[in-house]
Amino acid sequence: MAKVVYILNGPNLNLLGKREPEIYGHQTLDDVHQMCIAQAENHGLDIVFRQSNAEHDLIDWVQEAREAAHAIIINPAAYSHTSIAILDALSACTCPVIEVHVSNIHRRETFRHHSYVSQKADAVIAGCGVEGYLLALQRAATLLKES
Ligand code: CA2
Repeated sequence: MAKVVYILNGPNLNLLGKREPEIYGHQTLDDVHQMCIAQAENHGLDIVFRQSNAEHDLIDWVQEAREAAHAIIINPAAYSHTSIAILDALSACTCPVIEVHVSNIHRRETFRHHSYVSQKADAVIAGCGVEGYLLALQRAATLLKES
């Protein structure tokens, strides 16, 4: 049975590739999903890929992943900088958690420099564009092989 990686995306990431390409690039979230399917296949992993603009969906999905996932990759988007609730949900998970940001949040406005989620994340990838999701999957594969 293939191990399962949940890839969760927060608010406004449905707009990827449709606006602000100078910050977020030209690839859409659908493109990212397809790229992740291919990368996961290379590593013999299954993925569950979701996006929501609602904080409670992300919390529900993290709770679902707590039971169903072997690793979680999450781009909490703006909730990274505000959500103790998502941090608490992730803190209840024992599997590896990898946080991804498309942009380099440390080179942007100061309110983006702090992420609550980073306190729980085993790894943080920022500023690699959408390739960050593929790097996260690669890291998840390494961690899951080690475990
Ligand atoms: O760089 C990232 O991946 C972020 O998580 C993206 C969030 C932002 O609030 C974080 O600080 C960093 C925003 C996602 C919104 O994505 C858009 C894409 C295209 C057009 C408008 C927004």
